[in-house]
Amino acid sequence: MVGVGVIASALGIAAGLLIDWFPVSASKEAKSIDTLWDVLIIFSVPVFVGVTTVVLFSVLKFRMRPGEENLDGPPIHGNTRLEVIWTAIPAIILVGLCTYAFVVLEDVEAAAPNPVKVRVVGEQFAWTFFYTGADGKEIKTASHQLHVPIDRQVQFTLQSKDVLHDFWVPAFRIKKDAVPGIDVTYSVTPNRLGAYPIVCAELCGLGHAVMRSSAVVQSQADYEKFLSGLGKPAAPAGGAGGGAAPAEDGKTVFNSSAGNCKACHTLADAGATGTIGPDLGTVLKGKDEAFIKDSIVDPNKVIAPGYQADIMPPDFGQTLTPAQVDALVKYLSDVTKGG
Ligand code: HEC
Ligand SMILES: [Cu+2]
Repeated sequence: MVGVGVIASALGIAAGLLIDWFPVSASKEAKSIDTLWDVLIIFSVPVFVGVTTVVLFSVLKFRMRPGEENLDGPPIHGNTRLEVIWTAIPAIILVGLCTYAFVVLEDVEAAAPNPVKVRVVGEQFAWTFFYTGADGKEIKTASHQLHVPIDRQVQFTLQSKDVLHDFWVPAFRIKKDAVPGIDVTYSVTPNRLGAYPIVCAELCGLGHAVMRSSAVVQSQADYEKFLSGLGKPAAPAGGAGGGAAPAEDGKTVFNSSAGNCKACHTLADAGATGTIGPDLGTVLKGKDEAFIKDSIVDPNKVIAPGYQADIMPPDFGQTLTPAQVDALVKYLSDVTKGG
């Protein structure tokens, strides 16, 4: 029994430590969290394997055999020494691991000077990120893709508009629930440039699987450029004095992370194959621009037959600029006209 337990434990620990289970790490905190995981594997695999082998061994060795149906087992009055040992050892392991985990948690959550503040709002089925400007005030325009500077602590405040969601950036190694009515906070210090997936880790409804976005870790300069771009009001179409606004391309918006229409809709022209919502190439045939615009900014006004309300995010009117909405409308109207 001991032999089987030792071999199985060794295999389990090897599988836990040698296989690279995690995605690339992109935060300062990831290192101590990954080490914590390794230590927990080393302690918990033998406990699991030990208990399982004793149970299996006992089932084999002490099971009831034919003819023994009416026999009683030998009377047992307990064994104080054994009980003290098997209570004390797990207690010591538990207290030790809890202390270690607590120290790691304190370390990971320690506030750093000069943090970046981001408010994260989850809703069925999108993430929206609000940033703080240089004046300390929240910038009105939000984004659906997260931007953070490298090597500065980011303090997130998580909120939810409807049901429980869970904000998770696996590369940062930290995930927390967004709970309606409560501000949940956590901080992380990104330390690797790049874009990393954001997923919702709490089953939140039909569109849960498409509640995805990405976290872009960029240099301080690029981050500031992004923020100043956000703060600017969308230039009025053909407006005087503002200089020419860059023309928005409808197809680009459709496939961008800001719109992310492709996650839910099929549209041949855009190469989109989403199936949560209707195939726009089919349902928009013969519809005018006013209908298309309403469908985007007020999706619950008319529900496409066979589909449900409250799945398409209701706030594209706010999260996209007017120029982006107009470009989308024109694009969708153009590509669905033919035939
Ligand atoms: C989370 C999934 C989701 C996303 C993201 C999404 N939609 Fe939808 N959309 C739906 C669903 C579901 C419907 C059908 C229910 C309804 O009409 O509101 C729909 C309906 C529509 C309709 C109306 C179709 C009709 O015939 O009534 C249009 C137009 C549309 N979406 C365009 C867009 C555009 C443009 C975007 C990107 C800016 C987008 N959608 C993003 C899920 C989504
Ligand atoms: Cu969710």
